[in-house]
Amino acid sequence: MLSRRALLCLTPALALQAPSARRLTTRMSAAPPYTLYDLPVSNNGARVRMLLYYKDVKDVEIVSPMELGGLRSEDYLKVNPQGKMPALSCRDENELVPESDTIARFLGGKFDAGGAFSPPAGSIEALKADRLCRHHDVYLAPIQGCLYKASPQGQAYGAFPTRDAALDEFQKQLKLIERYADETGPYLCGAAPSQADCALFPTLIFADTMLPKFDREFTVGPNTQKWFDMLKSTDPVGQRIYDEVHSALEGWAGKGRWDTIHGAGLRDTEETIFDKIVAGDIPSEKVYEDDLCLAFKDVAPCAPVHVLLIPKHRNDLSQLRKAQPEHVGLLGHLMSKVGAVAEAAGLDDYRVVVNDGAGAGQTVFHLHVHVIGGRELAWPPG
Ligand SMILES: N[C@@H](CCC(=O)N[C@@H](CS)C(=O)NCC(=O)O)C(=O)O
Repeated sequence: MLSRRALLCLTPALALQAPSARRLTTRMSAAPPYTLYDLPVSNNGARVRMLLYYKDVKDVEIVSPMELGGLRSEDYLKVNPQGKMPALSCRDENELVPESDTIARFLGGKFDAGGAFSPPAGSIEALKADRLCRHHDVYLAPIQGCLYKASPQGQAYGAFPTRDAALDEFQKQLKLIERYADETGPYLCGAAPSQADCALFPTLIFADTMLPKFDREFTVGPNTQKWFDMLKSTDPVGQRIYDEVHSALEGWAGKGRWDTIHGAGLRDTEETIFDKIVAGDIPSEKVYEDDLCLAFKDVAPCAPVHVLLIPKHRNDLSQLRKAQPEHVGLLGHLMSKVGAVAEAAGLDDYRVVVNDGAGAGQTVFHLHVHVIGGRELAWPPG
């Protein structure tokens, strides 16, 4: 006879009968009709859990994805091909559902048709909640990794080349919640909790906990702050969600996770002469400047034209060998601006050099790119 786990491997439909040795909820005698794969730290999962807690739903068991071998396991990928939490398995409907928004809407309708969580389409209540959920899903959730990911691969944080740029955008989008937050409250869309509270509150717990670690303020408008404080301190469901997510983040802290993240635990604070130039404390002959980089003439030129191109925020890039995947955006930006720097310096042909280490001629430990020209350049270089 096939084992339960072997059966799970055969077909996604059979994954609907997932066992649940590590249930977060109380074990039930009969298999419940819905299984939510999730962990306490997941803010997207907490969006669904919050809804379930408000409705006191008993028909959904909450199970760790580890039960299926983890997010990247073959079994879990059958449930959610993105390998993300949360995911819902619906036994009776024979459906597997990824995406917190879809799950929350389905369960909101399923367990309370016509209630606060599922106002009729076209009603003002639906419009208000949808507007805030959409703000969360489009402008906050896609870049939330800047709050906690150590070293994202590829394109760092959505469209943003650096963690700093993504954090700036995240802070800006947090403030915009105020535009749609109900003035009287106590919930985001008025007297009763809605999908909007469930979508935004867990993400704001992340923001409130993590932004100070990057020396940034958790700043939201007054109505948003009043709502956040109310959920955190007096609303029983809000308190429960806060404890789950916040304790899990503290657990990460306990394991030293922030010590590996530039700007959170890991800090590069040594001030170099280039930091003083960026701050304007030491004058320089500027050639090019944008939000991320500055180019200025070298005071000890090795050719008629010798320009240094530096990142304004070094972010631990004291030298090229310190580069991590999270620096890909910044390094790409520097390289893509070399042409503009050379043109501004009046160069036609030029050489681009990065000295890495004292033995290679590096004297300032703040990554810099030399752009050299204005004379015949020999090859190989000396
Ligand atoms: N758009 C998805 C996002 C899901 C998501 O990013 N989940 C995170 C947890 S909040 C996750 O599973 N991260 C683990 C990973 O990416 O390895 C949703 O709303 O469900």
